[in-house]
Amino acid sequence: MHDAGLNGIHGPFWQEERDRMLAAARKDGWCAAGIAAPAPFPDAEAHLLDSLRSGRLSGMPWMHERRAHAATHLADRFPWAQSIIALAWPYSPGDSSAARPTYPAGRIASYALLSESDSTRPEDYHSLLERKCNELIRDLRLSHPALRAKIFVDHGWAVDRAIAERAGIGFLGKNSCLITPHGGSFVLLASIVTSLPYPPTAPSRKSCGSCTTCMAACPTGAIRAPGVIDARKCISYWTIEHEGPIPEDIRPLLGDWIFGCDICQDVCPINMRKSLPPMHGREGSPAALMDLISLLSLDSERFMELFGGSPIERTGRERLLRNVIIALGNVGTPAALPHLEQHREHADEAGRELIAWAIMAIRQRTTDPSSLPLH
Ligand code: B12
Repeated sequence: MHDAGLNGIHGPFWQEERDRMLAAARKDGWCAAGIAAPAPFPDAEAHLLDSLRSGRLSGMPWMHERRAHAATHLADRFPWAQSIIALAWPYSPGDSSAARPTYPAGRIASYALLSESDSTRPEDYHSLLERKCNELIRDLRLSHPALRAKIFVDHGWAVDRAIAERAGIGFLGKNSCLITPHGGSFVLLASIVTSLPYPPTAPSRKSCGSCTTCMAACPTGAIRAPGVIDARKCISYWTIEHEGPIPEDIRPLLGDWIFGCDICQDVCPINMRKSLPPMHGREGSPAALMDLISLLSLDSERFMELFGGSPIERTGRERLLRNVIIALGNVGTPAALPHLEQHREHADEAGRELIAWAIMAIRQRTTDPSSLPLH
């Protein structure tokens, strides 16, 4: 073991160790990697508390003030912490310019269809990223056997975006997403708190500048101000996180999204830039459009065949079906009506109400030609 005291925390030894480790991480598929100091994140805590107190995060009871404090004070929880490795894993964005199918189709956010490059089955990014973090830690232990480490991927109590921003692996866009130089914002984040005294990497000096494309494009107005998302309006919240019936006034806003939403990322000029280099994880992504009518008859077995192991499995078949019926109400044609009627026979009370709404929505739209869907 090398002694940080002899080399000095910011001395050449740990800088070289850091650069070697970051290069190895990039070689292993992470498109950005950097180091943040484990000091508290007072701005992130203030933003989180403000979001909680003003109700912008309501509907997600697991996000609370105790968590906001713990997530922004990692060194209190892990007194051995000396650095945080911030990592971004790229995924393939759906092709928003591809021709629409002729059948009514529902859209799935592209992160949900992430898979390792050699596999066509979607994999839950939590398990993929955790596996990759564990591989990195295993390699580090070869030269630092006393290493202590704690991995965070999304659901852990850590502020993933603030850590990534401090490490300079990207900057926070107005849609609140971290935008990286090589993967744009189509990246998922992981952080590893470590006991190694790696010196921090420099923060990014880039920003969105005067661009407000994402704010204008969000169909529900969920981006209240730069960096400020109102989850109660975000399609991603309603289709993934929200349990139980979706209020009637919200349903038309969901359009054809049945799991998550990528609009504020799809329209971002940085993401659209063809110069984003091709990289592993970007190729071979399965279609993000799915036939809504056939999804209507999705039984548990077929659900697991299609979505087992992906984040959609955690949201569950019931919520996905709820979203499918709403999307049919929004973009379905009269051809969907007999299928909805048939489905109504086996539905519970909430399901019957939703199907009645969808049938009414399709009838209204198709008898009033000015409101026919554009695709
Ligand atoms: C709760 C949550 C959601 C909620 C709320 C989202 C939100 N923006 O708050 C919902 C369900 C809506 C959601 C949606 C999505 N999510 Co989400 N989500 C989370 C989670 C678990 C916590 C985020 C959180 O704490 N939000 C509260 C706000 C206050 O904190 P924050 O997002 O970190 O805020 C930063 C900025 O917004 C900014 N900020 C906040 N308020 C203010 C105010 C001012 C004035 C300023 C200047 C800045 C500013 O500073 C903060 C950092 O310090 C994180 C994972 C994690 N543990 O961090 C994933 C995470 C943010 N989600 C992620 C993803 C992929 C998504 C979706 C793209 C999924 C999809 N395709 O449907 C959408 C994107 C919607 C969007 N534009 O944010 C990724 C983002 C990757 C990236 N490139 O940034 C994360 C990091 C998961 C991961 N580990 O990869 N998500």
